[in-house]
Amino acid sequence: MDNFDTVIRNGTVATACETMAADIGIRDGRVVALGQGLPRGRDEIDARGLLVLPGGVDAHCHLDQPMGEGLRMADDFRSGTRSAACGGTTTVIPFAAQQRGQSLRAAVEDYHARAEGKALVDYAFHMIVADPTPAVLNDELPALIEAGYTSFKIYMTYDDLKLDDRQILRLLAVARQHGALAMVHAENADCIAWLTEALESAGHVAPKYHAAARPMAIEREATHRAITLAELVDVPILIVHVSGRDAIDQIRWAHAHGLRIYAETCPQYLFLTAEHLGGGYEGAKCVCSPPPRDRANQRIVWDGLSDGLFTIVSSDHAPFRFDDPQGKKPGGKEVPFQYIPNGIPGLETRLPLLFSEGVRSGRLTLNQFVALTATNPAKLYGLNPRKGTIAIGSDADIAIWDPDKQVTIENRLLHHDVDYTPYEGMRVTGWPVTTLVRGTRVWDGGEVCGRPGFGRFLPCGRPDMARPKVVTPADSGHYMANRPDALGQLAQRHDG
Ligand code: DUC
Ligand code: ZN
Ligand code: ZN
Repeated sequence: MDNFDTVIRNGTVATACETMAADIGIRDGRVVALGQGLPRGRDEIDARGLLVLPGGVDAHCHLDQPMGEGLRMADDFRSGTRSAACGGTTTVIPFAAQQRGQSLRAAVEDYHARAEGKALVDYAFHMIVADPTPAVLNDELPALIEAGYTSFKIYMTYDDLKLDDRQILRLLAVARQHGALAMVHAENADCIAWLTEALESAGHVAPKYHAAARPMAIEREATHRAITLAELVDVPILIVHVSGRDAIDQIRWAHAHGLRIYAETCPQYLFLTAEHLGGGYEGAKCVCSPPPRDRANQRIVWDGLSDGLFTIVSSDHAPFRFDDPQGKKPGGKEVPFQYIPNGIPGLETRLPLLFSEGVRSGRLTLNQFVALTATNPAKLYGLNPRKGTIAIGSDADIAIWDPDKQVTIENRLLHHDVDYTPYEGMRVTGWPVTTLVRGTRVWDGGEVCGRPGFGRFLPCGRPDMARPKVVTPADSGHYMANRPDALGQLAQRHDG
C-alpha cells in the first residue's frame, strides 16, 4: 500500500518530542507513513534544508464575533483563516459568544452560520458564557459539551460579559461535572472602572492611559481569585493572555501548591510594551487587554515559556481596522481610551515571531516551539492526536518552514483584512513556505492556494487535561478530602 497522494521528502521533521530526518507519506488527508526513502507519491514536495512541523493550532482568536453597536471585526472566517494559513496555522479556535438574554445554543448556531463555506483551515469553537442562567447551566451547556463544544471562556471584566464569583463557581462546577475546560480572562472589573474614572476626570484620555487603567495588580488579584475559585471546585482552568510577572507569580504559587492551572501567553506580551500605546492616537493600534507591559516583563514571560510555566501560545487575534468608524475610531472619531475596541491582529505573525525570537535565538527548543503552538493547544482542547502533531493516522496538517528566510514584517505582506500590524518593521528569521491542511496545499510559494469552504468544523473531545485531580482520603490537606459530600453538592441543579 505505497500509493501515496503526497510525499514530503528530505525534510527535518519535528514534533513536540522528537526531531528526525524523515519522509512523510500522505494518503486521503492523513499521515500514513514516516520513514526514509519512501516510494514516490503522485505529488512530491522536496523539503531539503527545510523544517517540517505540525501546522499550528491557534486556540485563541476572534473572528467575525458580533460586537456592540457600531463596531465590526475586520476579519471573518475567510480572511482570518487565509491569514492563519499563510503564517503556518492549520486549525483555529475562535469564540461563539453568548449575548446576555440569548441562549447559548443560539449563539453557537449563529456562529456556525458565520463560518459556513468560508474557512480555508479547520476550526473548532470555544463558547463565551455571558449569561449563565439555570437553563444554560443545567441543560444547554451540558448538551453543548456533549456535542463537541468542550471549552468556554469566562470573563471577570468588560461590562457586557463579566461574571461575579458565584456565577463563576457555578460554571466551574459544570466544567468539572461534564469534563469541559474553562478559560478565564482575569482582570478585576471594579478596579479598572475606578481607575478609568480617576484618569478621565484628570483629563487623561489618550490611548496610552489604557495601560494605566489596567496595571498588573489588577491582573494579579483576578488571577489569584480565579485560581482560588478553581481550587474550591477542584477543577483545572486555563488563565488566558497572561501579560507579565504578577500573574505569573500567582500561577507559580498555584503550581507549588499542586493545583492544575494552565497558562497562555501571546506575542504582544513578548514583543510590545506599554510604550507602543504612546505616540498619540496611533497608540490605539496596540490597545488590548491586558495591556503590554515593559521589557523586564517580556523577559519574565520568555522565562515562563522556556521553563514550562506556560502551556500554550495563542495570538488573541482580535482584529479592528485603525482608520475605520467601526474599528479603532468609533463613529469616525478619536475617542477616549475606554471606548477604543480592545484587540490587535496576530494570526499570521504568531508563529514567525515566536520561531524567530524563541527558537532562532535559543530561548526555546524546536520541540518546545511545536509543543506550545500546536501539540499542547490540540491536547488542551480535545483535538489530539488528530491535530497538533505528525504521527501515523493524524491529519496531514503540516507547515514546511524555511528556517533561514529573512522577512521584514509589513502589513502589505500579510493576508488579514486589517489595515495595520503592530509588528510593522520587525525583522524575523524563519517563515512557513508551504502549508498543508489535510494534505492539501493552502499556502505555497508565496501564493494563497486554499479554497474558502475547504476548512471543516471540528467537534472537540473532552480534554484529558481538564480532568480534576483524583481526590483520595490521603489528600488530607485538600478541600475536597474534608468534604465527602462536596462532589454530590457540586452536581446539584441550579435553580436560580
Ligand atoms: N482582550 C480580550 O480579552 N479579548 C479580545 C482582545 C483583547 O484585547
Ligand atoms: Zn480575554
Ligand atoms: Zn481574546
